[in-house]
Amino acid sequence: MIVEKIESPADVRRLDREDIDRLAAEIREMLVQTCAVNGGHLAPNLGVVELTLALHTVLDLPNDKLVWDVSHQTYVHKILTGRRDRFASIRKGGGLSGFSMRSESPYDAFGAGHASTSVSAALGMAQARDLMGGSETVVAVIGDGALTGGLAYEALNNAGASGSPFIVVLNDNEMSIAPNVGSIAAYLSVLRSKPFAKFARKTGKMVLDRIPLGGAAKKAIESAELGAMRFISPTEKAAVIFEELGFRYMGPIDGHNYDVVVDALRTAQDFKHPVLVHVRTIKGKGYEPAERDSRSFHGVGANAFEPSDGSKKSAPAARPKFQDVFGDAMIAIGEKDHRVVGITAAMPDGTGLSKFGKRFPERYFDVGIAEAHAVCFAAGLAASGLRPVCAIYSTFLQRAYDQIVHDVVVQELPVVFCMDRAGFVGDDGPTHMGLYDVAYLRTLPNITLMAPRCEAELQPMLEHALSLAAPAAIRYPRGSSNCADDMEHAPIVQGKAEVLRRGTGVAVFAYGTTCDIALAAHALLKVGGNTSSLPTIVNARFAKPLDGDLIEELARDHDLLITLEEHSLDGGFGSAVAEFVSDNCLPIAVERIGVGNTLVQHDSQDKQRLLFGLTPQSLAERIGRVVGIPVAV
Ligand SMILES: Cc1ncc(C[n+]2csc(CCOP(=O)(O)OP(=O)(O)O)c2C)c(N)n1
Repeated sequence: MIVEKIESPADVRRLDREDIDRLAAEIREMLVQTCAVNGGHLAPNLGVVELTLALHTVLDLPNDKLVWDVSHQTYVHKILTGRRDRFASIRKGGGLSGFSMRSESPYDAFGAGHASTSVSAALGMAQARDLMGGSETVVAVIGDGALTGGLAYEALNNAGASGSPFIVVLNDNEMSIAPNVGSIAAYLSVLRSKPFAKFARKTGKMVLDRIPLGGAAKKAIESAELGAMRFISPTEKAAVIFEELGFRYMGPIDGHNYDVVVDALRTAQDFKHPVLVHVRTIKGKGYEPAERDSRSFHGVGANAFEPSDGSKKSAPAARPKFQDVFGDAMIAIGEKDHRVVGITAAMPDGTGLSKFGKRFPERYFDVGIAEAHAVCFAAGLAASGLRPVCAIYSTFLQRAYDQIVHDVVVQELPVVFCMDRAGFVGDDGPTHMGLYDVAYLRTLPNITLMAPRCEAELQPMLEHALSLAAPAAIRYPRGSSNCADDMEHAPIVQGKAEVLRRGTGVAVFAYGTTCDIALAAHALLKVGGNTSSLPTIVNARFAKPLDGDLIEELARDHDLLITLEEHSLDGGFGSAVAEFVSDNCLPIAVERIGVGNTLVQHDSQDKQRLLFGLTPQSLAERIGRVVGIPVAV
């Protein structure tokens, strides 16, 4: 096996040409076999095998800097940079991260997980190099999906004007997770339709077979530096937008042709300006099931498909996921209220909104990886009388914070935010944890914050949110709840919690699906025979407005209030309760259980919950200690 001889990029550079192709095949096999077991971003990685090999051939890593956008496509890079032995541990607790991480390897120049940051980071590195008198090459690799994010344009705008030499490789596979959207995507398809360009350096003087002429290129022809270049296709119809932005554009080139990519990168390295190399790749390349269906092979779950033929393993009959319940709720509500519209930022499947899109295509908007735009756009829709629902994961909504404040809250517009993946997200790691939304939202005036304790509460909460004349946000976790309880659900009333069990001594105020933990702890204590001192269990439902009346009532006849949340303790739901208790001088101690002020690394959701005491056993033991009764676990 050639791959076993590769410990660093220097080993790639030493390979004979024919061994490169064998290495590519071996890497693809590793990717398929490992993702079949561990899950992960299979199709994006299959699509960048030759591109990564070419980058490792041309660049002097880690002295040169290679920045991957999103960095979900860095598995090949990891295999080639001394992490092959640990590759089987990817996305497992204590194993390799599924993303680029500065703490994991000196070859990971920049960490990521969220999209559209690479050009900014690479430009920063290029300018730092210029200031410090360095000579390293800096490269950003960005997908056409990530190029729909506004941050990428801010960076291109800045980079073109700065003139600092660095290379942006645009990895264009026509796909975001779902098919890419927007006019830039349509524009790229025009560039893509041009014949492949070839670049070859000859005896000290560059010869470019083809560079379409844009304004900047025209100017460059006069310059001594580019005087030796030969431009063809002067009849090029599409002006090259990147040229107009101050980049030299090279492409499109075949991203699966290693030699061509190597030549293009070497040529790009010689420029004294920012260069954009447009590379065409096929998402899922080399594994037919993923080529055929790159959307579902973009990210696969652990043990979710059979590697020999790509067939999906049928999952055991599980509860419906929150994302599916949300999709159904949107359709049910949309049938009744024609003002309801749904917005996703490139996550139609993950949020469950694609169902609504199929039912009401004209009321469904996929705006690309553009969360800030999604929120301001929703504010515009709301200002014109529609009832927009923004379905954006908790972690990605962080990017739209000023739009939430400035465009929604300040203007008192009734936009509803449905935040999936709120809480622990498991194997994606710290970039994706949904642990901050209560903290970043609850300081905002007149916003309502809710969390359903189980799937059945989601639709009533969404209906309630849409009945308000002000902004509202609903958070719910990845996957499903463990809600075993078949009690009736009290109707949702603004700012009112629901008492699930009446008890004494300790009152547990649980937010969202942590009610499962509280009810299970209650059952454990009951089994222990403590019927006289069982705790009160409250389904908080609202983090804002809090049910102050109930907190005051509980403070009168309980000794301890325990708050539970799958969220950062700092600024979270428990902090809101503690502030209320303090502000109103209530005579009750508050203990908060949630996530400490630390980065949560990738692992299973269950292990993450265990780590922070968010388990029935841990809670029952805690309550048992307070009421003086040990719990058998
Ligand atoms: C800010 C943000 N929003 C959403 C996502 C979810 N996401 C991860 S990868 C991806 C698609 C990226 O497409 P592209 O850049 O073309 O890379 P490809 O997977 O096609 O190689 C999306 C939407 C994200 N990572 N960051």
